[in-house]
Amino acid sequence: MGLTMMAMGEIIRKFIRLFNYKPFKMLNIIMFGAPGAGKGTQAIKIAEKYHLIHTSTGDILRAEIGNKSELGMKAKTFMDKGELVPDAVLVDIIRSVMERNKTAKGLVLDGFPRTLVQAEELDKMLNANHTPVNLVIALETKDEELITRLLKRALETGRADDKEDVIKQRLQVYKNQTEPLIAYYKKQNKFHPVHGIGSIEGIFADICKEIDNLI
Ligand code: B4P
Repeated sequence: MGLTMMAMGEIIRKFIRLFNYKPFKMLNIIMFGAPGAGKGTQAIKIAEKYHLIHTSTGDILRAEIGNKSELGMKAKTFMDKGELVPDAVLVDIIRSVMERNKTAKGLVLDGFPRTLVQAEELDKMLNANHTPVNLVIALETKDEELITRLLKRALETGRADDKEDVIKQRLQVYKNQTEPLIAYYKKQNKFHPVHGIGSIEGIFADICKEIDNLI
């Protein structure tokens, strides 16, 4: 009998790797999931393995707060309450990340987009550069697990938004404002759910399978 579709796919992928053929100008991956789902944890590992630029909007905002910049002081008023920072601020941040990384192999966006407006603006920016979003990795977890992780992180790092009432607000904001993006990316056939409970290495292996299937 002839080759199965899976075997054919594997042969084509090996051929592509052998000749270092790059199907995309850039590889742009969005890490998607609720607060504490492990976006940041996994994004660092993906960026390292695939030589991509890791961009965490949460880290950028916390650095601005640390520098006591005007932007940071404004962002803090939203973050301390578990609210999202206004879209215009985040879109400007991502625009400047793109400007600085035009020749990068790709981006791992961790924490962006979080609203439909952000997703639409991101598509406009990337399409203008002919480098669309290639893959949305969604880490699937449960609220109880998220709360446990973030309360643990509060003890370790003392992050201001990892208090129980603020965590609950962040989860609500995620459901209201960020979850609608699932339909947005499903419609584009870019949404790839990954089970997000288990060992960090096990989850990373599942994510790599999704990426390797694409490149
Ligand atoms: P973020 O910094 O993005 O915070 P997060 O969603 O809580 O983190 P993440 O999911 O990356 O969790 P992590 O890997 O650290 O945002 C903070 C705030 O910034 C937002 O609430 C908002 O106000 C603002 N903001 C950021 N981006 C914005 C945007 N685009 N628009 C508007 N506002 C924005 O993992 C959490 C913990 O779990 C860690 O302690 C980790 O060690 C642990 N962990 C990870 N994987 C695990 C596993 N498999 N098992 C057990 N523990 C695990």
